[in-house]
Amino acid sequence: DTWRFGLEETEGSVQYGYAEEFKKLIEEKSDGDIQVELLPYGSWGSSYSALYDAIQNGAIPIGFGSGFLGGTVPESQLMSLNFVMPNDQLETAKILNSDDFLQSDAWQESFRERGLVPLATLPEGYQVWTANKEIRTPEDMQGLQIRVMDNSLLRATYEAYGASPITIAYGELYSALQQGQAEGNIQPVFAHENMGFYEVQDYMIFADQSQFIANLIGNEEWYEGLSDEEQQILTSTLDEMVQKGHDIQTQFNSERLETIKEKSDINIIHLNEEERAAFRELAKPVRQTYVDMVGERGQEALDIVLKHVGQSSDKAE
Ligand code: 6CS
Repeated sequence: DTWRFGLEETEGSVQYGYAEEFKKLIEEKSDGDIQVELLPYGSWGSSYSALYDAIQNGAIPIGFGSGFLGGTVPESQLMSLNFVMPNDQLETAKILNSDDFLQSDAWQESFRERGLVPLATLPEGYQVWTANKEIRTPEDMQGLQIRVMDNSLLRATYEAYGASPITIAYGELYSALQQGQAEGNIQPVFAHENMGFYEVQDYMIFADQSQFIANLIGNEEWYEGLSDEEQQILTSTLDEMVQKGHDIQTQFNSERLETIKEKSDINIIHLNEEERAAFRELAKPVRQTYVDMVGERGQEALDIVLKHVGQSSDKAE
């Protein structure tokens, strides 16, 4: 059997690093009976909807869906909320991969209604802003044409901050930043490096407002058709990948930050607690926007996350 695995990112990315490790484990555990074929960004078509469609129709049975998945599974925009997850990234990974959350009716039904199954959740590192000017306050963001992934919740979030968010395809973003069509960008560090975005931006701003979180999804019919043994191999691999995924993303993000520092003179800014608080205040009402947009299941999923965050020693507030 061959499992084709669709990635939203190119080689050298966190999704690619995760998928390589996943492939190794699945092939070892199945003694080579299952082969995993990696399909990086660009190899399955040009828009993310082509990838999500292929997962929905089974042509590609497994893959990642993150910010752009909001059009297919609106509830998945939960992962885009700012100032909700714990600051600790491993803690975040554990909560979002817990049975309590991942196997909840709310989360399962949100995907299954669209022919998909949520298999795992992968935090890929903090979302870091870039721009050609310093951003420390919401005033600094006023009217900024910052590029967001295509989902209503991200647009609502950045509008709440005062910006004028715009959506551009990932593959077209470098030239859009270079030509000034987009004035700012939001990516985990590894992606700023992997896609070269840092070359055409002057400031990198760490506000720790959110992590980049991707959903690993499967085609529902494919998933239900797996043998007991295959299910077991998949489940035990996904369990192991929670810690491994965290190790991969922390390593990639810290190494790539060093590369960016070496290769450029980009200005790096870390917001202090008081500066973060101004953005946190503006982000709060967007939780209700999420619920209004996606309904009761979204509320349930958010409540499960908030319950766990409340119990963790590392509250996001
Ligand atoms: O910004 C984007 O569109 C893409 N960025 C990353 C790091 N992963 C996938 C996502 O769609």
